[in-house]
Amino acid sequence: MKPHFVLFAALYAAFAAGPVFAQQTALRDAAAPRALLMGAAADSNEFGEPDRLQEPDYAATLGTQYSMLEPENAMKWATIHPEQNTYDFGPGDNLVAFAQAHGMKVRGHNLLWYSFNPAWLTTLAQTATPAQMAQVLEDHINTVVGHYKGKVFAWDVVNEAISDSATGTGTGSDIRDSIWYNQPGIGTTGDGFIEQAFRWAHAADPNALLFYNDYNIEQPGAKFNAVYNMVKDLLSRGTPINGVGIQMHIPMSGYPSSDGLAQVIQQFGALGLQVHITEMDVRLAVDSNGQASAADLQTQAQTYQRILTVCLQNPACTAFQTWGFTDKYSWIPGSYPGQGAALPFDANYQPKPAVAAMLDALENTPPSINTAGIVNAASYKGGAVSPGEIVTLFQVNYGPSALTVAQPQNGQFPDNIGGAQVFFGSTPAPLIYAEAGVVSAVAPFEIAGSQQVSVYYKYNSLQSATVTLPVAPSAPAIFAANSTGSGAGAILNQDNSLNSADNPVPADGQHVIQVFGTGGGMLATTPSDGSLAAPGLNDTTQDVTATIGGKDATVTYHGAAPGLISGLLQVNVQVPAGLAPGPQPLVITVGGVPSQDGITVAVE
Ligand code: 9MR
Repeated sequence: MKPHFVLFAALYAAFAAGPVFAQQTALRDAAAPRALLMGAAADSNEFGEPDRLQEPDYAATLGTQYSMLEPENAMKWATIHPEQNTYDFGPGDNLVAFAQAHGMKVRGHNLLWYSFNPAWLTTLAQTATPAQMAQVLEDHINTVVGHYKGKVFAWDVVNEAISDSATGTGTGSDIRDSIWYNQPGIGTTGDGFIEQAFRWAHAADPNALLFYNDYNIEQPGAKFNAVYNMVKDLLSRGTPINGVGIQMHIPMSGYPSSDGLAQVIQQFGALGLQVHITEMDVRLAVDSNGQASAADLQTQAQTYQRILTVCLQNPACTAFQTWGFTDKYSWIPGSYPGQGAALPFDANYQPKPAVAAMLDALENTPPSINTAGIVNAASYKGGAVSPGEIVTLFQVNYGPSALTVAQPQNGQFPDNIGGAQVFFGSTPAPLIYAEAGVVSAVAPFEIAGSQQVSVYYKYNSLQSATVTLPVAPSAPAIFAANSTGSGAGAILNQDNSLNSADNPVPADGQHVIQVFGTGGGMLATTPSDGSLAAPGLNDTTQDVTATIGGKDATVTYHGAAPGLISGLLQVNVQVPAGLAPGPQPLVITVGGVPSQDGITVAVE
């Protein structure tokens, strides 16, 4: 080939590659380091319509921009259960297959709603007894959740059950009229049908996250109070509910207030619930061609950015989803005449200003940090931190997209993994692993003697707020063999094999086990932070005692674990004679503070 042909070919390739402007980052790629699922509602071939997943631009946009999809209609009663003895899983299965092929999670929607019920069901409800309706609902939930078991990671179990004129109690007349309640309703009092739906869904797929989903709960008010009181009541009775979906169908600006939204997310989070933004769209006035003004598109972009920022500032908010993604398909024009253009991509699948604004929020909102999310790495219990304690920080929602484990260099753990750093005071802590949303660090030994320490997290140049933790001389906990914080301990028998039910230690008063934990506090020789413990013994400065099965057990060594990271506590314990065979509770006490309940050693 002559040189100018080579040049021409290169230029041609460059032009053929696409428009001259830079390719925008995909939303899902910007959301991954935020530990945030970026979702969109989607339809396949419901109601006999052409399958949207076969439309190249629809599929390409959905599959590259989003890490989660939710069937907008495919899993609703009227679609999936059109006749009493007929289920139609086709459209739902198409969406699940698409999600799996594109590495996306699926949010199921929904199992119990006052609306969009098939005719056979509303007819049946006029004459059925509560017990018959309960049976129909249980069968439906069993069948649908069972069909998608392991494929749908979260379900809107109950949708829009609270009345628009709720007073805030979350019971009685705050519950909306529906076939499930008034005509004739299941459960004889209050919200019985709601609670049972959660219990049946949990029975059908114990691993699925279960949500209550509603609109107009985006800021404090009577309807929010009703939902809050209802879910609090459900939780108080052990109902399996993991989160609340806040729909977020909103006008161009002004609602909800950022403070109001932050407050409702924080309040649900304080109940231990996750929050998903489930159905966001921002409707605009449009002309007869469905076009909004350039100014309104900018205001809309600011609203998307503002809501997403509030979500990122509150770690209970774990998913952000829009109700569709292209203005080509949206419920807004049909329900709000004269309005539309509500979604991030236009009807030709081009990104609107909202997309750049969402990327700005994802890339530039500082990571969060939460005192309650900073826990002992062995017990997952929070509270005071001790010098050298290995801690895990959950809810630091900006970090490496994939789990990155430290590789010690020359016997030294790093204080930066892929841009993630944790500071105690001004000292960078050694890190063990980092991943968006969770980082494991070793509290520097320098905090010894302090009453408290300020802690912050940094990812690249963005820094979290600072939280203050009390410092204690010791905060002992024993690692579990399976890292769950309880059950069989991380314990070696005398021959250095892992202690387990299949490999118990004899209880003859002769055998010594090695127990691994953290939170033992200061050592006779203060190690340098992040170092591998030197060969030889280095005792904790505080007294250490142990019990197994409630019996006192002699401690033959308590201190650093030679060759392992400084901060790991090794305690050698002589197993007392006369213990019953099986798992026996093991407690290590350092400086008068006991390790967590629930750790066992297997005894022969
Ligand atoms: O967007 C959905 C539309 O296509 C359906 O016709 C309608 C009835 O099933 O439901 C719409 O989605 C609703 C969602 O399921 C619950 N929250 C309100 C949504 C908009 O009406």
